[in-house]
Amino acid sequence: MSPRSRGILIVIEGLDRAGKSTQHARLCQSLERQGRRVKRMRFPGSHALTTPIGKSIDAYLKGESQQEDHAIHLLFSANRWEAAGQIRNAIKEGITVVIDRYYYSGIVYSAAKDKADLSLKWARDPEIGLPRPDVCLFLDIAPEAAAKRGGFGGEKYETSSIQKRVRELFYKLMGTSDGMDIRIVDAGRSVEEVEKDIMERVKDAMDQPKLAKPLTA
Ligand code: T5A
Ligand code: NA
Repeated sequence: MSPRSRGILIVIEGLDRAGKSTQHARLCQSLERQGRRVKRMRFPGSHALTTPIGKSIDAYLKGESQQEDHAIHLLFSANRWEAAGQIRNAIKEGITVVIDRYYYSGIVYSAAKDKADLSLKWARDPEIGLPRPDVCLFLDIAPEAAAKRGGFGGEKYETSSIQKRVRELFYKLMGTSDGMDIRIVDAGRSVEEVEKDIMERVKDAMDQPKLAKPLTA
């Protein structure tokens, strides 16, 4: 497949309340206005709620069910694997795929748990083989600033100590080979400023598409 004829895989990542979903929607709209075919996805997502695995994750995040830490980790990963074929096919057809959270959240949130004794490496292994993005935009914000934004505090990982640890681990992950795909975006600015920065980085990624390789060990 020629890198120029295929679609680009773009991932938006970051801490809770960093503005991922806001920017995801804006980016998809801009790309569509440019005349591109766009597939919008998110993990865990609305599509996820249609599968038994997705329903288990939803109940877990709302605190309605308990799950062993390794077990829920594998469910989050399985939820991505359920959609891996869709992602690959869309890219092959020339569709730009834009995903709100992906394996980076999967790895980091599980490893951030205090008592789980679950390393970044252990958390990363089930993700090996998933489509690797052309670019991952990491929306970075201080946990204190994120906490001031709307709706914070309802879900499982929305405590300041976990968010602090999540941010540290995102930075640790960026120091590994996975970091080659990541571009840090200062998400503490206005919606418009963040959007402009994202568009520039997406344009760079489109000018230099990668080889659509899976994540390797
Ligand atoms: N998780 C996820 C795992 O543990 N493992 C996994 O494998 C995966 C995929 C749910 C949880 O699941 C965990 C991580 C999470 O803890 P989610 O459903 O993506 O993940 O989380 P949500 O609650 O939907 O989204 P977030 O809380 O992360 O928020 P967003 O999407 O970052 O932020 P957004 O755009 O909704 O904005 C939040 C608020 O801030 C305002 C918005 O208007 C909104 O009120 N806002 C801004 N305010 C000021 N300035 C800006 N620039 C702003 N941008 C947005
Ligand atoms: Na979101």
